[in-house]
Amino acid sequence: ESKKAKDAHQYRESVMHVMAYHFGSMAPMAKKEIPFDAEVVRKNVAVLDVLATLPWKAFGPDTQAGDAKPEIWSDPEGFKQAQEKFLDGMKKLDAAAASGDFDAFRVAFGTVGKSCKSCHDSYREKD
Ligand code: ASC
Repeated sequence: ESKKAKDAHQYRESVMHVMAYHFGSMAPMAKKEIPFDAEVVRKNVAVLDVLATLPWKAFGPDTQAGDAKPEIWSDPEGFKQAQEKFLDGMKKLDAAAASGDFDAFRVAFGTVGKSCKSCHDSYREKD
């Protein structure tokens, strides 16, 4: 594994790890396991708005490593579409967070979660 691949792998995995933490902080609210707190949602979504834009440039040429499937590089169009689906969902989640409306949050959170999962199913080795 080249230094370039190692650095790219470490970067994208670190970003997604922090993203998972912030999604995980909101998941119990979406599942109605804990009370909805609009301010907590806004803070987490504000962090995610930035993080969500970061991993994609780290899947450049000659950076295959870790759980990233070869399909990322053999099917760049599909991978790009999966990113756009996620970023589109993030826009909806951002709008829902700003509204402070629980149902809007719950629906948008579900949409984003589905986009995470479908991309992982196609482009990540394991879940
Ligand atoms: C998360 C996380 C994912 C997604 C996925 C949603 O919090 O780490 O990969 O949500 O589980 O289905």
